[in-house]
Amino acid sequence: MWTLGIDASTQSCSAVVIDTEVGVVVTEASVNFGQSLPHYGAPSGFIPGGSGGEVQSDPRMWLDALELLFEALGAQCDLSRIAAISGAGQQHGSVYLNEAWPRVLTGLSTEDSLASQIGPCLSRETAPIWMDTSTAAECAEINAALGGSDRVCAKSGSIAIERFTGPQIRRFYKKDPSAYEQTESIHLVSSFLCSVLSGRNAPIDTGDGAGMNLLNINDWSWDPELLEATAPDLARKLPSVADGASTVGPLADYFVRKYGFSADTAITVFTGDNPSSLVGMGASRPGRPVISLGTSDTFFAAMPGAVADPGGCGHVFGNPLGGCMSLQCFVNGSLAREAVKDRFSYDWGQFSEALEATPPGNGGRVMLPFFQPEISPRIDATGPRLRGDAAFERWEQPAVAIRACVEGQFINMLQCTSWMRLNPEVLYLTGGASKNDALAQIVADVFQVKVQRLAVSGSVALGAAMRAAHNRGGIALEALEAAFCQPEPNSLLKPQVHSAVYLQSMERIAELKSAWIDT
Ligand code: XUL
Repeated sequence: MWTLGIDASTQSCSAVVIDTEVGVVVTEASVNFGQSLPHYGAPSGFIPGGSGGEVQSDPRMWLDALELLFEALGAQCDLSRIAAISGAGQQHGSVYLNEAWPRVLTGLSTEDSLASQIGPCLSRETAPIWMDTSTAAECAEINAALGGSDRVCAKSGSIAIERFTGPQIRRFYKKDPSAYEQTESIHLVSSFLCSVLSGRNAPIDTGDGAGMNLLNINDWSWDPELLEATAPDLARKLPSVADGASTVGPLADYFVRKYGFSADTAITVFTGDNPSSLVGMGASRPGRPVISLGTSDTFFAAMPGAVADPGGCGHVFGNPLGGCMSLQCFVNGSLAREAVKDRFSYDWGQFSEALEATPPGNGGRVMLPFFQPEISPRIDATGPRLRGDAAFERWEQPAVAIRACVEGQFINMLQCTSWMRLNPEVLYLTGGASKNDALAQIVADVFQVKVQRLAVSGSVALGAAMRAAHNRGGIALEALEAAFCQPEPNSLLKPQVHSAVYLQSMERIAELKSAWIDT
């Protein structure tokens, strides 16, 4: 069976077609918004220069990109062989539609583009996206209405967060009440594109829906109190909620006629990019958390049960394959590793040598390498903090400082993710820095679990194609993972030291954090 997975991300719209019988990728394509659609004035996928933290994109750009993507794919493979489609969108972004939307959706004509037909259905020209930080006041109002951020977190899986959709909806309602009133449907990027593809008002899945501060993670229904605290008449404007295994319907006639897809191509509900990536990494069953090392580091995992972070730093989303997943972001990732490296004018080779030349546990010398304000835990950093002997604290020992930076990052990560109650059998490591053997070994030693480097690229689109195959073709997840989510050869690392080696460092890191949070 051939299936298609779509990744509607911030800067581009990408796709992968997989053949599940042969276990190969048939083809891939990607449309970069800035390069292919420069007339939208969004070189990085959003309109630059927003005021007061606003970051927005034009939904018509996403529709044009979808058409370019299908044109490109059609030139590369026979689209009529695709049996099922699913997709994922950048999380939290929202699209506002008027009363014309249901009628336009069911009557799309191939004579005209999607953007020109759906454009007039927008009750708000632009969509706020996940980079938007303009809603601090709305977050405070939602927290206050619920009696505190703890209750918002226990209900929705996250405290009220600026980029999350509920606070964004509230801001729109406050700024432009008449446009809000004319809004009949509010979609996420994922459910908007799924609606267009299926020609019907598609549901929001539990994975992406939990990124709104509106969905109750205990019963996966819209929470009346959260809706009430957000904006009036909201229940009527939101689509229904569906679990990630739901089929939305067949592909809309528009795509069958315009691009030559088969009329019985089935659409599996779309999800958010992070839940989709969980599937594409082969990590959607509990026991295999993923650490993704980037500018900031991210930890995400399928969870054995629905618990929210009592510290209010992490997030809980639905797992598209059932149950929940967690996601926690650490701002000071590569950014911090690089800052420590640069402090000694080292290159990455010297950075690795420093890790290899120093012993695990670092003789109890520790660092919290927060160069930027951190969100896990929330600390308004003014620079890193060190604890150890005087020479170390004066930054006179480059190799020890480099080890302290990396150990500090992962000890903090271990401590900050304990609320997830995971019992990992293996940790998957991905992203640029995961290639560094000495760093990967520190992860294995600190977490006391074996570490496997992943070779998967494009995990968001791949996860969507796998979900479509699992849902439509009943193909076992294990078979899909065996074919498409193979770890890098010879990349397994086992813990090499006893956990006691890190006891002192763990205590010191915890002390440093509580002293910092208190000040
Ligand atoms: C997650 C988040 C981003 C977006 C864009 O909460 O804001 O990861 O999903 O990728």
